[in-house]
Amino acid sequence: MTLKTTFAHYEFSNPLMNASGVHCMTTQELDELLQSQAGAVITKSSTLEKRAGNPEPRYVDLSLGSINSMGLPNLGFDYYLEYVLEKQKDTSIKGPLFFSVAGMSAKENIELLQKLQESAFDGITELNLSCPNVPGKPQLAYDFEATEALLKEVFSFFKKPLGIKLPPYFDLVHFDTMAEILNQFPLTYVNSVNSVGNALFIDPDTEAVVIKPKDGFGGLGGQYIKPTALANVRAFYTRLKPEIKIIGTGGIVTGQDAFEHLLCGASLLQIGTALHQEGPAIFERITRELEEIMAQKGYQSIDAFRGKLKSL
Ligand code: RRO
Repeated sequence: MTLKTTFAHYEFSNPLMNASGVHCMTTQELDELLQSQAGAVITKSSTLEKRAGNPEPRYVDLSLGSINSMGLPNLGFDYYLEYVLEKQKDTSIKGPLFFSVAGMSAKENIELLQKLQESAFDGITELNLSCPNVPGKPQLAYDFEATEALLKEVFSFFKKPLGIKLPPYFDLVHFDTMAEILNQFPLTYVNSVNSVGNALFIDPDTEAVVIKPKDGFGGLGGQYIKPTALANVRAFYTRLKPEIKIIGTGGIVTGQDAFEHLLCGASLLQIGTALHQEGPAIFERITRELEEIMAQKGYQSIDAFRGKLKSL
């Protein structure tokens, strides 16, 4: 049996990786992921200049997930570019690295991607169109016209493999509209979903919110959001042209969660909240649990069941 996954023109030993933002801010954390059983690794979304992000507390683990309003803290584009350029020379590293960018404006996104295009980076780029936590900056991918205009400009010059990170959608018309837009472009993948934006978690004992930024409003992740994540993976898998692969993110804690995302059509799987709670050893556990489920069901490869969710 094998967990090998082909994705665009690449092959990975297994489909599991970190979600951008979790355990990938520093070179030390990235090194720890590269040394783990993760099949691939992605950097924290970066901006041109480094950012301190929002005031703390800005991330809290909850019994069924997490809430965060980090506010895009990162060490700056050059820090991560230097890291991936160094690592891509290392032949012991399996597969390409993923590089996430999240400009604070369309202009900054274009500049970030121009720099990546001109660089020697030979991995896969993820354009984050769905950060919910920068005060005053709406999630770009909820603005369909702006998303279409940005992608038109991006693909006029960007020739390397590119995926986009989307927020969750909750209406079938929105899936239809967004898929129609995305199908016009040579995207490598769509990553669904980012955190469910602007949730509010409160502590009834203190009668207060639990994170400081934005009066407690923040992105919800973890088990709370798995059904929404699966719906988004399935909706895009059934609407996008087959060349556009899906990365499934949201609520993966066990091998069974991974199996469900794959059944809905995901090719790679990203882990955020559970990686934050358990650390990089999680990749070994979830790959083992996924293998056990596949063995019980008699599946020799992920391709034997990927996308094959049955209707009633
Ligand atoms: O840094 C953040 O606040 C953050 C980002 Br950029 C994102 O894309 N998703 C999220 O939940 N938090």
